[in-house]
Amino acid sequence: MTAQNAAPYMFAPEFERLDRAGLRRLQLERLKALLAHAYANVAHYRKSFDAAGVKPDDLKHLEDLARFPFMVKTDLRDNYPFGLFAVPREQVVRLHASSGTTGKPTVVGYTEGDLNDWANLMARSLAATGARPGDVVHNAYGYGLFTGGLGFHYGAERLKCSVVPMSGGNTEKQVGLISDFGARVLAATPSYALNIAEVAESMGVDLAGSGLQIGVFGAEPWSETMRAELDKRLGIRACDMYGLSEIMGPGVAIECEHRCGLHGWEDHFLFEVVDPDTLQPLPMGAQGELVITTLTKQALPMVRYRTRDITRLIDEPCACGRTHVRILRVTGRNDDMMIIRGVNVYPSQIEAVLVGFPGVAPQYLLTLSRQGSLDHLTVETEALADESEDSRTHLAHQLRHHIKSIVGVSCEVIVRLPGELPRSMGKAIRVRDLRKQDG
Ligand code: DLL
Repeated sequence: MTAQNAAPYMFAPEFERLDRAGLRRLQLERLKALLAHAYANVAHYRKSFDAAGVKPDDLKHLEDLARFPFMVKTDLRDNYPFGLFAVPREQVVRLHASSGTTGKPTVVGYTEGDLNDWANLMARSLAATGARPGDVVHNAYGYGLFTGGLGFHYGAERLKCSVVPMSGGNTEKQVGLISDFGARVLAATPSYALNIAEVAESMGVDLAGSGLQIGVFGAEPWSETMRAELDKRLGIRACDMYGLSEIMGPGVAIECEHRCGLHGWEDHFLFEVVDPDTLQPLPMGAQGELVITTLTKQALPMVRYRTRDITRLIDEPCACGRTHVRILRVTGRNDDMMIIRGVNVYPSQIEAVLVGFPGVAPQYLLTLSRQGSLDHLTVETEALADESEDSRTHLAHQLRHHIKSIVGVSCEVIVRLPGELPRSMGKAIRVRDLRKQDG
């Protein structure tokens, strides 16, 4: 974008527009301080750096980071609850934790300064989607140990929006308040946003005709077809928001109004993509596992955290004028990848086929089981209307062919009656893996 064009509104233009050389200089300076802070204050880093034969002072260039060891989720569990904190616990003014169903939760902490940075990053993220001071932001992310609710809350306040701290659930009430309060921005998981759209339609409330204009959706993978569906049914521009609690929470990366990849905030985070098997860094543009290093976090510095999320980075300039690297939509987590008879499939690929298919509602559940020695995938979805069994069987047949030709896997498809599948209140459960129970 040239200087003659009207500059778009930015919350922190001095950082968002910083040229790439300036960004790299800032990253290097911050990274040196971060490594020294982690090494001096966290036993785990001292041990792992020593074992790898590296010291913070060995980092002279950003590329030297590749010599430092990775962090993984089990490192957080092994140091439960506060073992990775780099400041005395008394300086940690907020705790969040994962809702993990197995094992110990992963606990994360923030100093006052960390919370201030987080609110600023969330404010700039919301502004990038088109939100403006004075907007009513309806926040349907869950409040509590999950970082979504409070993360959006303080960011929207920092942007000087009017926040409606709704959390998930009580969907009919949500629909009423979105209309009555004139929300311009809806913040929710995409699956819960769909639930809101459906309930509004069943109540005869036209949210597409309301003041709602922007959706800020994330916390789970979602496809372009789901985006088109949400744009249409809610009358909004749906933007993708990425983040994870280990790194901060929401606000790590955001799609701007151009929706062509998510700007990852490089003044606070350093992004790498590595080959998930060899763990070698990959060049710009190559697909692999996203690895993130925090550059400013005080309570819980993270060095080379393996997110397990699969994506690509691009550093071409964006029409919005922001210079920060773009993270392409996260297709899914390494852990969520299903291997069905040798074919690698992410749930979002199946979603892309189902959503928008004529006569089919955008709801689905995937079940993996074993038939003999072979993996078996069952795709359950719903008909849009109360169709007869014959026509649902016909639909199922069509879908099976489509999934086979587009995604490349054979599966069984069951088309259920409207409303039969469970609805999401937050992060949707899309996959049931019965193979693990089979042993
Ligand atoms: O989900 C933080 C968040 C809240 C992000 C609200 C966006 C909006 P966790 O519960 O720690 O944190 O889960 C993080 O969720 O590693 C991804 O696998 C997945 N994820 C998050 N955002 C996206 C997205 C929050 N936009 C994990 N697309 C991450 C795909 C996403 N997956």
